[in-house]
Amino acid sequence: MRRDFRKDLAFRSSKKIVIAIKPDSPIYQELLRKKSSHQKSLAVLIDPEEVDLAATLELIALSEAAGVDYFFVGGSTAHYEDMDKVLSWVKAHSVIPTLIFPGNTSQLHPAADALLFLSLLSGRNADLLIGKQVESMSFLLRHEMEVISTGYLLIDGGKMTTVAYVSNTTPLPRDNHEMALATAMAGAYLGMKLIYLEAGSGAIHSVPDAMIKKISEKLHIPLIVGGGICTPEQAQNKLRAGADIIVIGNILEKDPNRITDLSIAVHHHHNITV
Ligand code: 1GP
Repeated sequence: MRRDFRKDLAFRSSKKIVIAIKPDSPIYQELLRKKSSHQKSLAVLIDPEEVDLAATLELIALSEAAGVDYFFVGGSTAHYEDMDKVLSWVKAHSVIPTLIFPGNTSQLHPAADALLFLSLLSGRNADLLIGKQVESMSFLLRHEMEVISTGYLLIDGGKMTTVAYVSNTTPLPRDNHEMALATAMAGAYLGMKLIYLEAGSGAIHSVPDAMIKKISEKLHIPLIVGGGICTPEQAQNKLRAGADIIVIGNILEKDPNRITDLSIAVHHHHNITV
């Protein structure tokens, strides 16, 4: 059921608004602590659309056992009911912090621990730079939730991915590291707290290691990298290039058991020879 955001805002603007945004930010503080001690993290992406209970419960249990750091829940086209279902399964079976990775405002849900408040900096679609964020305030002003401002950069992953299609934006060219650096740094200068380099789910090519290195050398906020990462070696190379958090989705839908080796690779990336 969709809410009428204009009515909500008009109603609220007639009253004194008590802002419910959490003043503290435990998950972000933890990410900063980890960055300063060179501790890397693994996030498992659960796209809540058309997931089945048995497979999701298996992935949750394997993630718990493997020491996964975060669940990201969200997708390009999922709706509130999908979020409701998956978040209730995650919360009932796991203590892993769960962050919303929203594809649209109908994925906002109070059961999550935090929200990645994305702005698609690589595109020039005003709706995804600021429009959806304004729309989401109707929800955020009434639910206490940690909100983490995140500059989201789509990098060409070798094929048209769902996120490129749905966002109606052109990804940054994968060989233009200067442009990617300028975009990431602009996000940091605008005050964003995280930068997320995204090749798109199921990308043929993940974000180039050299691009990650160039950006991480200048950036002092945590750097998330996802899209098309399938092997422990790929994950380690991205971490060594300077990524702080690796996101894995697609490959685990095919074989959730791969989470074990991926987690070892992320958490012991200094000790393993590639
Ligand atoms: C998260 O979209 C990615 O950034 C996940 O990509 O599904 O290819 O792992 P995969």
